[in-house]
Amino acid sequence: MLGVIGFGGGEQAAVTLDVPMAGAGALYEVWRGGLTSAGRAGSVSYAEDGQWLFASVAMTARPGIEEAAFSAYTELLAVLAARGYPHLIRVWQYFSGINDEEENLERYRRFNRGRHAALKDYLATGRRRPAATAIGCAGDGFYLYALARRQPGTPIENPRQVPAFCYPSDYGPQPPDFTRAMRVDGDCAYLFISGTAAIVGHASHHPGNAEAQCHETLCNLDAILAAGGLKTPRVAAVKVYVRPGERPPHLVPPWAGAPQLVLASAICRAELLVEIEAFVVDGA
Ligand code: 3EB
Repeated sequence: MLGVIGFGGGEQAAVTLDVPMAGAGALYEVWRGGLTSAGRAGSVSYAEDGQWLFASVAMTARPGIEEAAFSAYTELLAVLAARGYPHLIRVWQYFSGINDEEENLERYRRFNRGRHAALKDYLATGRRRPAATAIGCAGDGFYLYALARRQPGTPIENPRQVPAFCYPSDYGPQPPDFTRAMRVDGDCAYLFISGTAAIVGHASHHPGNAEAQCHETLCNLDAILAAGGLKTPRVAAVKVYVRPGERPPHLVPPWAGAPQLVLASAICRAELLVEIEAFVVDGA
């Protein structure tokens, strides 16, 4: 195993990251590969298989989410450059108080500023924004894990949604740096679908209605899957985030039936109740 992410539990791999998630029990996400090398540099732990690098970072972020995001991304990019896996494909990030104000700006909006400051040079050299998830968790930390690669992926946008990096300033001074999905082509093609919610254009739809938000989210996922262009897509894993107190939503094919991890957590717009991400493989 290159990396194991425990949501509320402890397991061993080349890299392990424990994300404190209230009420999750012990749920694990596992990324496998033929390990060639693993190590640690500063706050970054990494494991590589010659083509892919899995990395994780955990640091304190209360207060100081903007600084944490900046440091985590800066350290991460330095490791990717040093190890020769310069292309970010997929990033997950979890931190507490995502909708709380910190010095008059919501912590999620501050996070976007820190992330962007760290990504400036990366973007200036023509590299592409990764697919991403940004979600609340328990504790005081900032938890990031990522998959990077020697070769770039192909960014995919959703025709139903404004690209997140083009959001108007209503959603914060710095638009979020992620793409709706990243496709990776090779012996096998993969589609990494970002955390997806009931956003159409750039507006949140169906505030307060989890069921309608879920339906809208599945429409977005269908549109991203179609835009991804895989020949025979197979949904290999799904993660569902619901606000604490909301019932897990009812999924329909092709999203139902895949291994599923359901987590109760806050989502980065206060009115959103549901968010879903997926990992899709081409063929068997
Ligand atoms: C959205 O579509 C919902 O800031 O990295 C989803 C996935 C969202 C990733 C991020 C934010 C992020 O805008 C929020």
